[in-house]
Amino acid sequence: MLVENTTKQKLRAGEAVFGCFFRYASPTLAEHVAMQGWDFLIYDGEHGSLEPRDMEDLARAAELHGVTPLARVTANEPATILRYLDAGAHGLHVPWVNTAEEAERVVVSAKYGPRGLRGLAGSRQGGWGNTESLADFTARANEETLVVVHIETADAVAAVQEYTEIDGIDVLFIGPTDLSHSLGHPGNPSHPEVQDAMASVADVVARSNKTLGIYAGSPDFAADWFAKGARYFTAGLEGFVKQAMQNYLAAVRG
Ligand code: 3PY
Ligand code: MG
Repeated sequence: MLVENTTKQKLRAGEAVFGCFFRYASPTLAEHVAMQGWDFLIYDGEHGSLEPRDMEDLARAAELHGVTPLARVTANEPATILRYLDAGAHGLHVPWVNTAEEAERVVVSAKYGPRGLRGLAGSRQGGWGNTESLADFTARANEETLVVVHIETADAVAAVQEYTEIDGIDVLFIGPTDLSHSLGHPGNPSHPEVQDAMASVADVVARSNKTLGIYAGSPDFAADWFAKGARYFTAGLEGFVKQAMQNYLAAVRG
């Protein structure tokens, strides 16, 4: 059920927020991860097998622990976005947004009128109409739903100034991995050309009222990007599992 979006509240207050990508259809594991202190979990339909139907229980698992459930959708399509939101996501990551027109389409899909054209029905996100009128829900959903647009291609880097002017986008999120690929250096976000592109995005976003977000798998990378203005940070479950298990095994095998 859509409650106050604490991640969005913290961002409005200028605080940094931290979330973890999660791509397993296990609400039990999601609960365990949610209990570690994350601000939000991003249930990943893009790089994984999660479907909108998985969102219901995954959203419940996060909500139970005061963590904001978000969804990374498979594609920038109104029908897809609608299903993830109606099932319970409190916001969206939309990958591969490459033009201002596509960025505008994200907002139109995610918001009810008058700003957008999100399909309206009594859904799980709205408590099936049990707790408030549909009219009240549409206004509240427009306020609470977090909209995160990925900047992860050369085209998106070129269009980012236009994205900053679109009402309804909250976070402009750098995807270093896809961006490295798009710029001809696949898997090498440290390449100077990728670094330059990311720095130019940071400069543009700093002159706007949008939040800068980035995937930051290590604390050092996150600290570096905090200094560059980012306040919305994500990492991935697998990185933590890998590191903790390898450290353990290296230590016990001595
Ligand atoms: C990327 O690095 O491409 C991402 O999408 C990170 O989430
Ligand atoms: Mg990506």
